[in-house]
Amino acid sequence: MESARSALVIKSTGSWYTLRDDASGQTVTCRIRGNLRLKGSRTTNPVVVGDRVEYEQPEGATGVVTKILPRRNYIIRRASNLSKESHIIAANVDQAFLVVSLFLPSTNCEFIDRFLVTAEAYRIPVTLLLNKCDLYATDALQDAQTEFLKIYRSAGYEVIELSATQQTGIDAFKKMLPGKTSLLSGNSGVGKSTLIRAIDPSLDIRIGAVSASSSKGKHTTTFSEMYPLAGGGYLIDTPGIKGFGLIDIENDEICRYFPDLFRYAPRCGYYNCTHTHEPACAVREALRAGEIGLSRYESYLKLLDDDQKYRK
Ligand SMILES: Nc1nc2c(ncn2[C@@H]2O[C@H](COP(=O)(O)OP(=O)(O)OP(=O)(O)O)[C@@H](O)[C@H]2O)c(=O)[nH]1
Ligand SMILES: [Mg+2]
Ligand SMILES: [Zn+2]
Repeated sequence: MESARSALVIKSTGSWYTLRDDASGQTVTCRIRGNLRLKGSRTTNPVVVGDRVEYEQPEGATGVVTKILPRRNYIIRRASNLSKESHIIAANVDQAFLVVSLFLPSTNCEFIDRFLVTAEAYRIPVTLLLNKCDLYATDALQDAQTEFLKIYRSAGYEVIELSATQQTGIDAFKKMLPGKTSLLSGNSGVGKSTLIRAIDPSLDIRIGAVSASSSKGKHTTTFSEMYPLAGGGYLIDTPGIKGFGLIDIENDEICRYFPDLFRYAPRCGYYNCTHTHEPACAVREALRAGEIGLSRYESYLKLLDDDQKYRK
């Protein structure tokens, strides 16, 4: 019997996994042992990019992942509307970047807020990358940009404005990467892959057009993949996602993952205030005073509704 070796999962297609062996640094293509699929059953993908694993590779045969080592963290979403299954986007990440765009395609606030809530719940720091800033020259889009920056910066999130194609703002992003494993997520077509190539033009990454008829991306990246960066650290490119269903967060916990709402909660009249209808609610008072973005409060209300929580 050959002893198990350890490795990092750098790419997953769902049936094949590319590992980087810890000892040799070589990449190895593996399948996974059947019973790994059953354990932790309710996720569609048992082994994910960023996982540390053990594998065996008998002489002349395909390697097999035999064990997933405990995860430091992961970011997970409900796979779809109807399904009870969930999908782990990546594991063992130091930080996440949510790439958003206000035009071609336009990212919806509810999607952003669901992503942020999940990352807060799993204690993964998130920076928002507002990409395609070269396209926001019209009055309407400039207003949208100003509003976007105000809402998320006042909520306490760092927002970097950039343009991957014009190469503006890239340095501020680049500065955050050395020595860390960073995840890039967002809708299809927002420019995740373009951004990674802006960081390292030598990487061979596919970039797709946005559909002219639907203004949506075409799901060019189909598998998650981790890229080593010349300056140290790793960036994980992921396929664009349409929606982000929450998993496993109780209603009475949701508010604490909206830092801009939660900071007012201690001043509510009732200690168990849900900030929906109660008198003397400091959160709703702050909303009326314009201190909380309306879209943020609406996202909060939708997440309290079980029919909607898991939906997107
Ligand atoms: N104008 C403009 N276009 C951009 C910018 N960044 C990316 N694009 C374009 O947006 C389109 C989609 O870019 P991708 O990098 O493939 O987007 P993605 O987020 O990786 O999409 P998926 O892989 O489908 O999830 C391409 O046509 C890019 O050239 C930008 O800053 N400005
Ligand atoms: Mg892509
Ligand atoms: Zn309240």
